[in-house]
Amino acid sequence: MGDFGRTPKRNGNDGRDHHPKAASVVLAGGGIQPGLGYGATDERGDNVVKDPVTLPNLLATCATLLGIDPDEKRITPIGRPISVTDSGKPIAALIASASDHHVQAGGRLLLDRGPGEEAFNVVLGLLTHKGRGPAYDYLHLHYRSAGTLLALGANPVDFLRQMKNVASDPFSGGRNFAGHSVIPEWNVVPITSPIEVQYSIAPGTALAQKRSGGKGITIVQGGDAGTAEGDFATCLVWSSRRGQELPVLMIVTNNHFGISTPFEGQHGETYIADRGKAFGMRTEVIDGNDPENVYAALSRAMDYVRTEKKPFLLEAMVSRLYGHSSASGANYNTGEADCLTRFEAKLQARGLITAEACEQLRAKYTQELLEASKRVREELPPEPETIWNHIFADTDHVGDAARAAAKSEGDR
Ligand SMILES: Cc1ncc(C[n+]2csc(CCOP(=O)(O)OP(=O)(O)O)c2C)c(N)n1
Ligand SMILES: [Mg+2]
Repeated sequence: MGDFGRTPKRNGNDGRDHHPKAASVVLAGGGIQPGLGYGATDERGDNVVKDPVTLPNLLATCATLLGIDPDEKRITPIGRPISVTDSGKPIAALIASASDHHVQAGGRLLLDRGPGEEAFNVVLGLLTHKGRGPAYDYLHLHYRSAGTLLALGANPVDFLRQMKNVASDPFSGGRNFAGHSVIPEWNVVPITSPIEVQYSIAPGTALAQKRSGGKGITIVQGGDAGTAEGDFATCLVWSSRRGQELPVLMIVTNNHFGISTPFEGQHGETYIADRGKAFGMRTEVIDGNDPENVYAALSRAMDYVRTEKKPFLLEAMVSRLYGHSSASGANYNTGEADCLTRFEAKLQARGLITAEACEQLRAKYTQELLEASKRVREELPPEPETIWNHIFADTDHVGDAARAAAKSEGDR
């Protein structure tokens, strides 16, 4: 990057002169909005015709991303105050927020941490018997499960609220990080930060369902790497005791990675689902990238658990399209099957939707969510007094007791 461009035409010496009127620059990383072209010149590259960016504004954008206030005054060695960026103003469109980044990940239905699992997770949500109490299905989910919750009818903006940690986040009041939701009225048990503990909790709700004799089943889902935890074995043991089997649908969404550790080299077994066989369980391994296939397999498994009141272990092979975190990179992974583009192609081939209509839908929802993301960014963080909210068990009781204890500590 320099402080000017070069003239679009060569001069008489086969060179090109300084051209302060227009230049281009490539920016990447550090919180810059990805995949965006900003500003434009006329056809010849002579003059800027759209969204001009001055150098102070560009520097102010970089300063803001580095956490430096662009208006901050610094004193030169001779005592002259100068602003860091010569009165530059950061360009909002160039700054990605974490939530924008997730929304922009192709405008995907899934807002956070699940791109590549939509075909499975959305169908799971559609097939779940939604309601509160043991007569309905319990969901002990994974942090990639936003698709399931959206299919149940959750508000996508709430996921952005949790991502931005604002007080209006209904799942944790702005305290937990992305993907850790809870919806008590639909039996969605809190998605925990320690992975896999959902598997040792699930037999509890299944036992309650078995005793109450209704049609509700317990659905528990986690990733492949997490199955190394003892909680997974706990679920196998407690769900399958002979004569005391529980209505548990155990699901493993196998994306072949635990953060940056590949599946190969970590597993002696070829399929995780095979472990269920040693416990007398029904098992199945499916392609989780095809929603029709998922619909059929999940319906079969759910019917079995619901009518037989016995456990079933289902392993769905899925893609992980955007890595896990900086540890594994967060760019789109072109090497893996994308269930959405596959499904779109299928629907188009059957004449059920056109490519243009798909594009329009994507553009509409991406735009809607980007606008929501900007609104959410302005919402307030949680107040310190709310620290005791959204904690385990009877929150008022625990909150009051803890507040009283803290107060008497302070009084002393
Ligand atoms: C008990 C526990 N150990 C480690 C971690 C850190 N951790 C978070 S996600 C993850 C990998 C999980 O991989 P997998 O179960 O395959 O799920 P995926 O993200 O691939 O869906 C790990 C090790 C954690 N959150 N909790
Ligand atoms: Mg995994």
